[in-house]
Amino acid sequence: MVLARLHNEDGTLVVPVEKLATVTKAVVEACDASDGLKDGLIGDPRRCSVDLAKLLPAAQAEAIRKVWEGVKNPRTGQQIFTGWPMGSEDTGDQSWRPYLTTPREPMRADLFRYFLFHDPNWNYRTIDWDRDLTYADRNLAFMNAIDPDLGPFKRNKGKLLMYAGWADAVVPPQDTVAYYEAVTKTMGGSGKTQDFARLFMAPGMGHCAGGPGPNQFDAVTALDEWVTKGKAPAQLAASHSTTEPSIAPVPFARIRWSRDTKDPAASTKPRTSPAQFQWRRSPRPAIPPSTPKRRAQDVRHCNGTRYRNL
Ligand SMILES: [Ca+2]
Repeated sequence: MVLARLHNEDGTLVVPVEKLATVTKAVVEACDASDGLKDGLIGDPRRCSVDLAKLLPAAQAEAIRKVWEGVKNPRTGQQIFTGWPMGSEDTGDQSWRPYLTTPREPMRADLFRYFLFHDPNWNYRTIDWDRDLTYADRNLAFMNAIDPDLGPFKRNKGKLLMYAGWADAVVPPQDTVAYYEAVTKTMGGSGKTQDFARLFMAPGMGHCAGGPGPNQFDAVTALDEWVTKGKAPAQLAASHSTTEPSIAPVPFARIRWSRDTKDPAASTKPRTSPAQFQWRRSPRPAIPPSTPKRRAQDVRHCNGTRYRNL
């Protein structure tokens, strides 16, 4: 429903699409260095802030801010769904354009129109967050995948390795973080969760890939070693592969994601920041430029479970 923030009722855009790149550029400039390394990637966009008033007219700035803010019940202020991350506005093919600005209505509006409300005339703009959310929870509860109790999975010796991109404009990453936080709370805290479930956040990565962040990493081997050798992944080595001429001299740069247990935010904001991950770029490319550019792309699709090595 954040789409309504970016579109007027007549379908025209509140924010011209060409402005999205301007916003992303400003966000990166403002927040890039906050993770300790100025490299064009934002380590944690939740800590980011930028003054849009200097960039956009008030109505446009407010529309962008509302998308970042997410969906709230207008009556109670209750957060219903997370916002889209700062820095995800225009990072390439998987940014706001194909999902929020180009469509005239939400991508999955028909699910609600035909599957929930059975009303071909249903208009997403008329949703009542009290009445309709209750109705949806009652009638489509079987579709919810939000149960934070992973106790049976843990007791069966399951290991869960989750990851998400901090610039994902398809599945907003804060929702994944919120789920992980709920799991942590339900399972008895960080220690009792991290021994079987860990979350890694990739800075600058879009939906599975895309964006300026990592697009090469081997989560399957990390998970396999965790299951078969008991070696829990403390970090994931990742790289960004590109054929862009401007970056071609160093086609790979290895990035290490790791959980930063010394992060002060993790202790001061236990409800919102237990899943803090820091990453850093190694001082020199770990994989020499002569290495074939497509060494291995282990994760081919993260909507399903189709993994394979090339
Ligand atoms: Ca940075």
